[in-house]
Amino acid sequence: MRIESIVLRELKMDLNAPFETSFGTTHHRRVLLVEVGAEGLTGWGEITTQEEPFYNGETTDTAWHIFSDFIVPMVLGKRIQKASDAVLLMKAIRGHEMARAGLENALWDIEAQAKGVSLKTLLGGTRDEIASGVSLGIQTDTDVLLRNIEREVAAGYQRIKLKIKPGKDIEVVQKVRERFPEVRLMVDANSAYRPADSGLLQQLDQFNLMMIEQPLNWDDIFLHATLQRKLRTPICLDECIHNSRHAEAAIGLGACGIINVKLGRVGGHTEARAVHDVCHSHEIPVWCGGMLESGVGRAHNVAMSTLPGFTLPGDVSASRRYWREEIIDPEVEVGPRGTIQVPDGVGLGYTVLRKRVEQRTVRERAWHASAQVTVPADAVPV
Ligand code: OSB
Ligand code: MG
Repeated sequence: MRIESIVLRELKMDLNAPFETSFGTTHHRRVLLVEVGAEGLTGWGEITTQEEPFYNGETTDTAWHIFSDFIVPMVLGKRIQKASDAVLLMKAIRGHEMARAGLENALWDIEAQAKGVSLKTLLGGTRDEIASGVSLGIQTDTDVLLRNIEREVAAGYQRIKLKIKPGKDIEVVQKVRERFPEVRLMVDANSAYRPADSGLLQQLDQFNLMMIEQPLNWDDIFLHATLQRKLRTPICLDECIHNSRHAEAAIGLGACGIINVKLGRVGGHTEARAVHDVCHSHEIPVWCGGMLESGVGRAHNVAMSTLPGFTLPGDVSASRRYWREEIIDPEVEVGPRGTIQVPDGVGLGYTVLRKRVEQRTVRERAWHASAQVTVPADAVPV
């Protein structure tokens, strides 16, 4: 396929409710969507950056720059056999995984459509439905948190993830556990603790948590291994794992018992599948993390979650938990047993609602391959 056109858009989308993590509170999202034209087909991807460089080193604006000034010139007008070849085209770029994933994932959508299969099938997915959990932000008032958990459990969600930070940890988890003794529960610290906090983190062992996600530094696999030896609860790595080599290192060092896979963090479907494969071969369970995605990113997450190693409920939850109005149809829905039915239509299996996308667009750049054919200024006409 030849990459004929690319459109990069920034959308402004307001969250239904603010989401607080140990690195800050998000009220609205600056969603970056990538639309690629090839083979007469249209594919969609999402760049899942946050506005600030607090989760990883990327931001909405660095992604806009890297995408416009480096990714587009590397890929526009190029002919590739399959979506994963895009990895080779962008190979010179170090880091900026989320920017790269936006482009690559749009090509996976196109490749699936060109082959007349669902993205799930193209990826090698095996599940017809995926298990869904929720990620709940830090709350000032624990009673509000308890009410929120009650609502999510009643809706059927299969596990509850609580965001924690120093001062909002042991007591909160204890209250939640007392109130919900049976619920599958885990916590996510987003790197808010130091190695000296191991005593405090050991206290979490008493609450029968499924895992403690990313307690220590975002780039420190080694000290997570030291910590894991002191904990009974498995550590799940999120921020630390940017590719399959990191997954190998973390598993080899004993730094985690579980890995969370995020398409953006690892640079797209090709690398996500490689991380999955490494984990699967070591019998390390994986699950799909979330970045408060719009429907486009959510649809890609649903497809990825069908791979056989995704044995734990992910953070892929219903569209309406985030947005009053989705930009895909149907929206992602979670049934009473806490599962999402995987669509079997071609490509993403969800329709991107172009009108709604355009209504929310605050800036846009478009490139066409034909316009790229330029004669060098010093060329002598013959
Ligand atoms: O660490 O998983 C995380 C959101 C923004 C940044 C980091 C994380 C999260 C979430 C949200 O936990 C998960 C979701 O999309 O619901
Ligand atoms: Mg996390």
